[in-house]
Amino acid sequence: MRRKIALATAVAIAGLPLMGLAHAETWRFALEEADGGVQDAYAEAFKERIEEQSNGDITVEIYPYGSLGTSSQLTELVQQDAVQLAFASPGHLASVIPETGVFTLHFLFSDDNAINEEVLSGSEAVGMLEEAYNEQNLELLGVIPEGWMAWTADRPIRMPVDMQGFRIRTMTSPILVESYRAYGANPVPMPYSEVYSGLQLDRIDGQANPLFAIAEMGFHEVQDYLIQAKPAQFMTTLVVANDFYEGLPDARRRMIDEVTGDLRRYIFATQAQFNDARLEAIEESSDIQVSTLDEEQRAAFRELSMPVRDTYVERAGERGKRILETLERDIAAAEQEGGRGGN
Ligand code: 6CS
Repeated sequence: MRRKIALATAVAIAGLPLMGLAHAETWRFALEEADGGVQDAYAEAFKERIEEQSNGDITVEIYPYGSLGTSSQLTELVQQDAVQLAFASPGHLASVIPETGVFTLHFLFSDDNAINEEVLSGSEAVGMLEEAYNEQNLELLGVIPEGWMAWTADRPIRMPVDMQGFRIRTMTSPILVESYRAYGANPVPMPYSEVYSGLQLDRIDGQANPLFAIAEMGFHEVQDYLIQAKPAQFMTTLVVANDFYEGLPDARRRMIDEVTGDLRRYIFATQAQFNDARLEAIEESSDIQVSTLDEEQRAAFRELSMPVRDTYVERAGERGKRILETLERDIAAAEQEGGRGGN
């Protein structure tokens, strides 16, 4: 079931008891994306499994982007238990939890997404990150990649020199802003909902997002070039309030852990299908010029991105440094062993 409720109403109804239904509960699940995107696919699969496994005692209501607020506001709603689950993308959340900004660093993860899947499911770095989330009354339920970042632009971009003075919209975390400043661009942080009009009204020259999101938001309609640069996977995190999670009976907590564990493989495969299909749709429905950076071009961006890791450590402190070093070590080890191959 999908509902659209105003922010104030969401906060108000959170306090209402579900009278007469001893075991029945409704969990509200807020998305940072519209219907039909990767987060929606995840939420639908989560809803189906939770409702089935709880024999209908739990109803999951999905709130797509636009119904409750910006990404940062969704996180606040979770912290207040007005919404029980939400996606909280590090590109925004790192403003509050700098350690999670590690997922926005460019050229950190492997070019082989199967290796990233392996690392994310086993790295101690994720455990360290959980502590940082807990300190903000959040429980980290999963780190979910949504596809390779591509740039859309009003000009061709092949090398860093093409980014000089380029007004690129970024998500709102200062760490992510630094990634584009390092290329010589003029980053303009803004919420997702303002990007289309920002492009249309010429407040920005381009933006970065995975292919499915570019199609979903129609950015290709107001841009001339689409550059498959792959500086990073777009990663999101799934959160619940710590108070809510710890207050659940053990069986329900286990149910959440099992379902989110099961969905890890599903969403890796699903995001890849979504991104492939939406690129075809973009090419069929517009005359945007699609290009792919070659290895030499990517190497030029990679080199400029390296000092941003120091900026991350300055902001994320000692724990952030350990998270980064652990990921670097685990990614290198997994690459050495060789991944299964996949996008
Ligand atoms: O660019 C953004 O702000 C958004 N992009 C995606 C693909 N998901 C959510 C995020 O807020």
